[in-house]
Amino acid sequence: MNRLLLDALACENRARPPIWLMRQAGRYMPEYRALREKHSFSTMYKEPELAAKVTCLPIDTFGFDAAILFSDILVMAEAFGLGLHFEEKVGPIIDNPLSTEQDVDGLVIPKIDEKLHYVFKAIKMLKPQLKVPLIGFCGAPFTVASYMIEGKSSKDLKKTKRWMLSHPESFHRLLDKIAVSTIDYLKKQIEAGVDAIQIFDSWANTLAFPQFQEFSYAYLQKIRQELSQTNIPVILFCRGSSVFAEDLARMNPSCISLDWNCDIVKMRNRIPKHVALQGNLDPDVLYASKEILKKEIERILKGMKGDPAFIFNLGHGIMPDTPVDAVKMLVECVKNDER
Ligand code: 1CP
Repeated sequence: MNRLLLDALACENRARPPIWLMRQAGRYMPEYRALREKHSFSTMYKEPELAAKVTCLPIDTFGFDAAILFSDILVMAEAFGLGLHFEEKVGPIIDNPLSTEQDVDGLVIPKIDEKLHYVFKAIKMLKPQLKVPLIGFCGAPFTVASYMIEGKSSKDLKKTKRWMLSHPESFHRLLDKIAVSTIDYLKKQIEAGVDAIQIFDSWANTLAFPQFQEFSYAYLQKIRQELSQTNIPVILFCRGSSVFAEDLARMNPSCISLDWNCDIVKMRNRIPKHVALQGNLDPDVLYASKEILKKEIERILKGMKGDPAFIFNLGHGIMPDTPVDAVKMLVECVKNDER
């Protein structure tokens, strides 16, 4: 078993840094696109054999040091009975988004075992096949709530923020319901065998600092506390981490995944040493020339050299039109890094 990721999460990696990428199993891979010609995205994550196969694709092709389960954060909205489908070139659509306070009060905490059984089956199937750690994941309550309200991708989360600011009590009731079932969901992923958990707060960047405290941090902390009974490492990814990272560190996560806006070396000096850092190459740098790409990768590697608690990743998910050769070069550069 390749333990680089787990060693870095324990802040005691003495070898080169581990590398994996958010959205590493996706449309930039020709093998993925070939499978998508035959199956819809939802078939791919709901059929455990297919989900397991897709999870392994980027490990076999690029040699990443960790696998992330092939699924989506929005399965939680589906578990709550709101309906979910993915439209070509549009993205996720929630069939029955929440629009009134009664909708929130009508939400019943789902039986996760029944609703998301395919996730646990895929994890159990994957574990014996993998020689790298398997990362399980979920969306942060705020990010999941935003999709439940908007019904689809939105850049400004107008409906969500209007609701949050005008009816904070019902917004909190919604966040609480999502947090309760997310805790259940993560505990079951852990029972099924994942080695680490990443929580994605992809829309935290839309929140003002006090709003983040009240509407996101509080629920992340609740999840963090519940998981501390297990010994599972927890990685917090939050778009806006350049602003929120120091605060997130107070929650004692195993690791904070940094967006690309911050200087990771300066951040290292501000975050306690018992919290690992993951990041933070701008995903767009993968479009650059080989020379520039190499220079930007080396800038991060040099800055973090010898750090026992550093994981190489992008500042956010890899884009669907990323050239495969750039990914190959990235992995090579990190693997050739000498301590
Ligand atoms: O083939 C296709 O058309 C589907 C594209 C796709 C893929 C490959 C979607 C739809 N989701 C995924 C997989 C996925 N999503 C993973 C798999 C594991 C991996 O390789 O990393 C993970 C971890 C996610 C998580 C996810 N889904 C997030 C959080 C991460 C992030 O990038 O911020 C979010 C916000 C989603 C919602 C979602 N699902 C799919 C899309 C295109 C989106 C984003 C839509 C938007 O921008 O609002």
